[in-house]
Amino acid sequence: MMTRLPPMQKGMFAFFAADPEAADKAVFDRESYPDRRGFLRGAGLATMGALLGAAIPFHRNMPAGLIPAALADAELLKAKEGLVLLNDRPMNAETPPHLLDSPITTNENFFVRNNGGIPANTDADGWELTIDGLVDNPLSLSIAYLKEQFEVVKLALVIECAGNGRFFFSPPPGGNQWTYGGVGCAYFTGVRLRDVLNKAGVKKDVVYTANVGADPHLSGDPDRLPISRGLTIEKAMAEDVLLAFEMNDTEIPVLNGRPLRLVVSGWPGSCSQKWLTRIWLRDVVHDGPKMGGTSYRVPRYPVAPGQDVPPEDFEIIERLPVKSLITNPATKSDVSGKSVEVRGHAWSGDRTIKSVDVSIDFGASWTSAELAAPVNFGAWQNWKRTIAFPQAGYYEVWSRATDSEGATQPSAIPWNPKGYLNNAIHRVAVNVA
Ligand SMILES: Nc1nc2c(c(=O)[nH]1)N[C@H]1C(S)=C(S)[C@@H](COP(=O)(O)O)O[C@H]1N2
Ligand SMILES: [Mo]
Repeated sequence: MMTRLPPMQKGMFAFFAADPEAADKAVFDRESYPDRRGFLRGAGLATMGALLGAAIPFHRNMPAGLIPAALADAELLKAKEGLVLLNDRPMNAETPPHLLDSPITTNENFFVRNNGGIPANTDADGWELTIDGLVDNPLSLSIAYLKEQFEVVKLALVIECAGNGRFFFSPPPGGNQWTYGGVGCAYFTGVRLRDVLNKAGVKKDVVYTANVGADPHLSGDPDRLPISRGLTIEKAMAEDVLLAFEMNDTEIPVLNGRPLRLVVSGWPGSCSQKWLTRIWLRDVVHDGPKMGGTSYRVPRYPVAPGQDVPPEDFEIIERLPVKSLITNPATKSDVSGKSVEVRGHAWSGDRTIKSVDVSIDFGASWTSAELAAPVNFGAWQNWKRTIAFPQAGYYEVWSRATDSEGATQPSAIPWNPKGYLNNAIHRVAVNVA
């Protein structure tokens, strides 16, 4: 069960990694127990316990600043040091917006969303991808074969979790409390899913794919899958849907799906199956784990906050809505001087962005940002605008994107049971000295 943690505690892993002393002081409360350095008590103890999912019987012996091994999860998380841990089992971590400032997200800063465990073996050698179900010729392919037999393409593609922004819904929906950082845009190198499906020969009654990965279910039961979602066959055949074996010109990090993953830009991140082993073509909408109930589905009509909605009134989320993110300045930062370059990205599923506007007066007036074209379809678009502040004080910088169909970001979005699709205007607080 997820525990709702206040933002500082939520970021404890990053907090410890960045500033062990400050974290130590805040969490271990050395002031009250000066001679018991590292004595975990009160809220600090409760928080640590919540993150670990259990009480810590020997907490009195824990050295100050120690990151419990369960949280550190050795090398894997070390490679993701700047991220904020939302849950360690399954491991979920988001990127603070200011670490998304570069036009392309680095592997180190790319968020992690797992529904189950991490496969023990992620070697490219010996990896096998099966294409079966309603095809003329079922295929079993090595990664080397994919590279040899199909055109290899490199595209910058956005992956965003459909639950990004869930933290801001009230009443709070269950699940990982993503704020802004369940999104990234990296270069992925791979082959087009459609080329591989065409080679297998898609039978005419196929309506959906069923995507399967190698990650184990947390129960340890080998017959259960943590997640198996699918794509409409139309989306599966889109030009920018990749079977990727590289991320930013190097191996995909283990946590992001090494050695092979799907990348489906513009649709819920859950469509981008990691550690991909099988694509099964079906003549029905796929009914694997996380395809039904409230998973990645929203009510067909607006509902009141907290309202119960019968399962038959939900529909599967397809494209994600228009959205923008401010990556500079960082929120709660101090600005000295009279102006600052406001920068960020904007994206809209299956569409492009037409304009981005920025406001510093709570939306009373907007000025347009300089907007770059996407490096390719499926990439986010970078934007910037130097903003001058009329006088010292507290400001909020807001950004609002409008897409090629004229859809624009709302100031707040209606509640839904799982807190999906939050594309409200991004607001960043700054103090101008
Ligand atoms: N095999 C597998 N693939 C998966 C998941 C998973 O738990 N297992 N999580 C999905 C979800 S919900 C998201 S948002 C993206 C996140 O990709 P990332 O962890 O590389 O950022 O992976 C998707 N692919
Ligand atoms: Mo997700």
